[in-house]
Amino acid sequence: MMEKKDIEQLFDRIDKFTADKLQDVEDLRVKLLGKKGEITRLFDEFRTIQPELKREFGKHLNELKTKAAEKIESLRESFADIVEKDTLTDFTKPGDMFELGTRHPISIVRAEILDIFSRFGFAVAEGPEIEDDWHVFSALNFPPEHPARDMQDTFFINPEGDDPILLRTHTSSVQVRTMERQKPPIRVVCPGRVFRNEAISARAHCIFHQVEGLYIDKNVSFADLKQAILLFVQEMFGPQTQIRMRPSYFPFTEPSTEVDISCNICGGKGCNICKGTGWLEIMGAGMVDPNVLEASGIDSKEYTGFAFGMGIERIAMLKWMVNDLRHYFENDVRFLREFQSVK
Ligand code: 2NM
Repeated sequence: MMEKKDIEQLFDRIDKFTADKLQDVEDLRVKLLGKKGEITRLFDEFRTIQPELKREFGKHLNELKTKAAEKIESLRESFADIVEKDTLTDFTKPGDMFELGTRHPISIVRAEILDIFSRFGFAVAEGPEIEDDWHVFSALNFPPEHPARDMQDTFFINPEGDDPILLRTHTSSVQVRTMERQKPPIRVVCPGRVFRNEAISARAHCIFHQVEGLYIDKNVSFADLKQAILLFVQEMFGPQTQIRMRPSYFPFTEPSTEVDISCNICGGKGCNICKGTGWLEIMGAGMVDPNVLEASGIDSKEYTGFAFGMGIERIAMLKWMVNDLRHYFENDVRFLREFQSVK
């Protein structure tokens, strides 16, 4: 028969109960409130006690049951954090999200340029960043005293040596290596990092990226150059894009030209991006100088060629209106995340 002290003892045990782990809480619940639990049994017995005792026992029993339920609930809550972290125990929980990286804007534009030229039938060639004087200057018709050969402009690795080793200042060196190795017809585009000894600012950097192109075959003409560039810029900047060529000078081409595209921002009317001119400079180009062909073992009486070169940073700046070149080199994730949605 149930006695008052049974109930009081249970109150006391519940008060003193501590749990080391969640399973201890569940064990307590089963032991007290389960089908055969001690409190459940007391409720069963309650039906058989004398009617005059029912009121008092009933009150105590209900209090006991509430106290047990509250204790179990509060113990469960104290383990809630741990349950949360213990994902292994809940296989139905969704997986953790992971952050997607982004392609660097320079990589995006390089891939786009190479893709366009590969559709024109150009192969991609790469070469060393550390070069010798021959492949960067001499084979490209730079005279011995040309200012680009100066330490002011070029990073030398051994300025004192007889055969200077230096960081390439353009990827034309890769095209020289291609011409030395391969007979025409040659159609290559050469992407890569280049190095110039310049003070870093919003508009200049000592490291930047170029894509240069070269096409050599019989009867390649300036008309071919114009058409290839026009097709390229219309693929890159849209079919309404026009080109303009201004005479220029490079040691490796004759004639040489700077190529401008019509400003897509103002539609040629003049804005602060094109500085009111309606035109944006995007590349240099020209017909490969016969001296350059001959230096690499190509017969300039049989073959002619055109070449061009562009800065990837400059194209990317126009494409996304980036106003400071330094963004490309700092890897600030707030800048890089801006390109998350770009293929
Ligand atoms: C440019 C502009 C004009 C060029 C020339 C050559 C080579 F190797 F055939 F001589 N490669 N790239 C070239 C021509 C590059 O960059 C502004």
